[in-house]
Amino acid sequence: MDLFDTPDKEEILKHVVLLRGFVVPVENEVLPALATVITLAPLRHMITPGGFAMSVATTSCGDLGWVSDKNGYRYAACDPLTGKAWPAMPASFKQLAKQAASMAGFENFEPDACLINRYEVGARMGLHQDKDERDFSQPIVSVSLGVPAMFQMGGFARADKVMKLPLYHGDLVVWGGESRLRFHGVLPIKAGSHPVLGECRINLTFRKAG
Ligand code: MD3
Ligand code: FE
Repeated sequence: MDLFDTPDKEEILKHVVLLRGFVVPVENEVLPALATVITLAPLRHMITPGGFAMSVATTSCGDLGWVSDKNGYRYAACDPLTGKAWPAMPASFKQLAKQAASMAGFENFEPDACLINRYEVGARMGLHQDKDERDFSQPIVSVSLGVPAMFQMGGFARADKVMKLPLYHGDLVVWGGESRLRFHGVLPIKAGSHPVLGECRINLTFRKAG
């Protein structure tokens, strides 16, 4: 393999592959596509089954979107806010996710859902597992945009020791295999600014949900 094929690829834990800055070369496609999706399906603070508004604002694109309300978490074909199908997954998003998954050893990844999370200063995501998808043999591809975040990666029980990983604009992580069900979360976002996105962090997670 050529030294220049994979500029910055690091396997942090088994089946957790970090591609630092992978998205930067295509951000001029990705950021406008993101703006279009958010216009069609606005970011909103979902209500957890426990009755609290999440500090993170969320929307989706693709065939399925992630929704939460007092009845629970699930994937749905329509946006409850607009009553319409979620916006199509932009070709630039899908290509990015498939290319990254393939570089991490997951060929033929076909994401049908892209969850978009927006963190303003102070927003956080508590430790959890992603278990609402049908097939855990499929990886999750995560893209970080905007201001940095301190990501927490745990084990397979909530009380397991967590490892911290700073994630910056343009970083991409592929989580698959046995790491697919690790507990994970995001510590409260610190003040900062990105030239295009402003004072927030946006995370895209690509999943095969259905
Ligand atoms: C590790 N989002 O939306 S993405 C989520 O930065 C979520 O917004 C975080 O956790 C965020 O559910 C983290 C990274 C991620 C996604 C899925 C994982 C890490 C994961 C599944 C297993 C292990
Ligand atoms: Fe998650």
